[in-house]
Amino acid sequence: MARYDIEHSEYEGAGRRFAIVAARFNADIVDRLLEGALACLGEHGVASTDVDVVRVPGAFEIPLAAQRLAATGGYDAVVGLGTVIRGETPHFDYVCNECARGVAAVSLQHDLPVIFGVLTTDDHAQALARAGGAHGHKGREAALAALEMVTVLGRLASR
Ligand code: INI
Repeated sequence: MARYDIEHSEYEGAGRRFAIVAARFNADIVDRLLEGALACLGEHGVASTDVDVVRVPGAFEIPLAAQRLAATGGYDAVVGLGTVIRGETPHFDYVCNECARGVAAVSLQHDLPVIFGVLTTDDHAQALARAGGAHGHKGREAALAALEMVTVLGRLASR
């Protein structure tokens, strides 16, 4: 039996190329997510020259940018970062649902890890708490998910 159960310490970041698509909407939060994701990739051996960052207007636009990046064939993973905060309108649900659906579609269509690093919260405080506050750091978690997927898919490919 082969087990592909990879520890953090085994993540293989060196020599891998990543793209991050970060929404501008709620930039005060998304900038924190981006900062954490970049730091995490660096801590796992990813050179700063091997990371490209693309800004888009909002979370709704993340899938299209991710699709263009995936289509270049130049990346081992794409990370989508955004923050959608529930307001008084159903806009929240449309943005969240389309972003999640689009990210999943791009990932499967391009056979590439495309990570959903998008906070979906009721208010600003909840988002802040998940961007390096009391409830962890979704930006770092998204980078870790990308690193884990790159590593595990690399091992499956060499099987
Ligand atoms: N985009 C976000 O990333 N977060 C939000 O909270 C948000 N709200 O609340 O509306 C939001 N809307 C913009 C949307 O992502 C698109 O950029 C816009 O609809 C243009 O297509």
